[in-house]
Amino acid sequence: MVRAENKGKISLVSIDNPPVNALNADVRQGLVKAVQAAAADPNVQAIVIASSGKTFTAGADIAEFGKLARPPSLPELIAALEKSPKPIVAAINGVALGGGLELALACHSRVASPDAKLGLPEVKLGLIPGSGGTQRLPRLIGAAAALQIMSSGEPVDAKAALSLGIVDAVAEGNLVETAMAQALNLARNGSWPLVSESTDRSTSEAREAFEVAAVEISRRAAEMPNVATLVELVRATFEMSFEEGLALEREQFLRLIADDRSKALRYVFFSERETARVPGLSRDTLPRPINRAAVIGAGTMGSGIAMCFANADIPVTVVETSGAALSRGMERIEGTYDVSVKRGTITSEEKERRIALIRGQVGLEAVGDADVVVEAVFEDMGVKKAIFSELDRFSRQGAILATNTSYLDINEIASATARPEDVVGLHFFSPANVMRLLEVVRTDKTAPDVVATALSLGRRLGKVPVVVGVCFGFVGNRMLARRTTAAERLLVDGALPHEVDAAVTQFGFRMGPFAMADLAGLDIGWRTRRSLGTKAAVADALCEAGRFGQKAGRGYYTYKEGDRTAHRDPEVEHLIEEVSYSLAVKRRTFTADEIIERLMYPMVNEGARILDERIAARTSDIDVIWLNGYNWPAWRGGPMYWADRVGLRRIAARLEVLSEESGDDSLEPARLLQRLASEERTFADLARERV
Ligand code: T1G
Repeated sequence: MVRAENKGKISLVSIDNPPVNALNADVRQGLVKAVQAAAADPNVQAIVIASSGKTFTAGADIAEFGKLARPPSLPELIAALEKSPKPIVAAINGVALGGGLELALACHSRVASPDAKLGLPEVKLGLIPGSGGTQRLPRLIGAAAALQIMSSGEPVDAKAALSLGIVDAVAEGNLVETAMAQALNLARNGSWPLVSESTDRSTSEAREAFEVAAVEISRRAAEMPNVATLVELVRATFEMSFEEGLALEREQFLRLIADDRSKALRYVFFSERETARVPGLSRDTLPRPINRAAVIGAGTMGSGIAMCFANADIPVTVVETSGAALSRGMERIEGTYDVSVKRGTITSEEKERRIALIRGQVGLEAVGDADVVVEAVFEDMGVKKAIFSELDRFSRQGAILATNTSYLDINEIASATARPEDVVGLHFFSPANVMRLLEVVRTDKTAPDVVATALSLGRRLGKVPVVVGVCFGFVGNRMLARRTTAAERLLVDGALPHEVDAAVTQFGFRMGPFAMADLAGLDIGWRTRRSLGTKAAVADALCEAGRFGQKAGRGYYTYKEGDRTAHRDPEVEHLIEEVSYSLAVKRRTFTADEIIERLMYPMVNEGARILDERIAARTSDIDVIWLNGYNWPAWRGGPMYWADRVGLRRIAARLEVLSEESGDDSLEPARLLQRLASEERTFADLARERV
């Protein structure tokens, strides 16, 4: 875990705790022992702490949180480093994150490799830096800059760290040798600075700059109570001694680590990584090489998917049936990149570079050199099967044939080819170049290495890939359909669109279901219902009145030209009342809690069915899908995590009542939900059983 070797007058202490050098108890103990041994060794004049792996350290071991931590604690280790009688230099390669950067801040100098990234991401876990970061970083680089870094949770690169003053040097040559030279310099000087004692950053100008930054950051993070705590702790660097500030930080950290929001965010952190473990797929299954892609269809989804490849430096051919359709697609891509350039997220040079990776061609023969082909055409089984049978002819052997269908049976699509083992679903979420979720739909015949390729390609595209099984709507959309039906029923039973949307945004979603429907367009759902022969009285009535949502200037709400603000419309509310009357429903009012119950319980119920049918391998996969594909509020963990906290007995009982009241059998508690509820178990218990 920690090795120390004397190199001349230097003790080189190396952390070796793969995969990310998390500072678990063994590492903490090893570091304290190594520093104590160096201090006692007369031949040692200075110490360098380095990593033997690809990264310095990813910080505290998150898996230890909530458990009894073995001594020394991270603060105790960090205090021991700062008080060392011999100078210590941190040699930072890869990342220094969280407690890893806090450890480096307690060292007497910091040297980084050019590729290093340094940050304090604790806010993303609902926490604050808990080992001196809130007190040392402001003293090192100034309170305003420190607050920006800690409240964003985003790392800075070595160059920025140098200009900010987080590191003293960036090693162009050998990192450890540069650090050792720095350590010997400090030893020769006979004195070295302690960050905690620095006071030259607490000027009145610095205070003013901090207060300005604090107002903006507090406004932006209004729904993150841990950021408010962070602001108070950084303010304390102007008003308290280092020791007082450290004590306050510790008290607040221990409070937050016990907070439900942080527990949910830590659950999310591990759940997103758990998705890489696919039952029946060995983790050393080799993916197929992907050097070139093709996307069939240059519509909204196809063009977004093509951008995903270009953004990941994978050359991609966009295939359409006509020059006109292709031009529209290429223009859409160019326009989307232009918006990113205007926003400053990419430079115009980067835009040109990415566009150069996208080639447009008419005709399926253009897919011949692609290692993966993603079909993203009209949601029609006949059209898709025709394309897949053609792909057999035009795609090279070994190419992966993927469909972006959002609910069709991919077993049937695969049956149109002679190579069903190469067929997989890659279900992107709109806008494909933005949404992180990728449902990897495994058919009965998808080969293991095709699944492995889809997972590694998904991560390469910056997605969170989750393997799911074939069923109507797979996981996300199958559960969403339940919420959509429930939302429609709420309108008929007495609620109004703005009341439902308000309850859902208050719950933590960015948008409510009706504002979302107006944004996506009501005609899409209308077309699907008509193809399936199903009805949604209010939504159908709106579409029959030409109210297709924002694109038509009116849907559930009305919109002014060029303005996305949703305005209540009495015409819609009258239409809804008419529908209730025509269905002989006596309208009533609903509280926000009742609205949430009516919307989310049926979703959880469908999630239970999905688990029972093994369409999803584990409950956390369902949560990851909703967090990354539908903006479920991360601090609530996901629908199944949330359901465990509501209580499955309560959910089952309420579903019984809702089913009886509505006469809708689909609201009957699912078999698995009923069983867990009666045995007083949770979805988390089930997940532990299924490991
Ligand atoms: N603790 C425990 N396990 C960790 C970990 C951590 N800090 N970081 C990563 N892992 C595991 C992860 O679960 C996965 O496990 C494997 O390492 C590879 O991770 C006191 C309180 C470092 C940029 O928030 O950002 O310090 O699934 O798939 O894509 O103030 O991991 O393989 O079994 O993400 O190369 C603050 C979190 C902690 C950093 C590498 N630190 N980690 O990314 O690999 S709190 C963080 C990351 C703290 C102090 C506070 C990334 C990474 P498995 P990976 P990657």
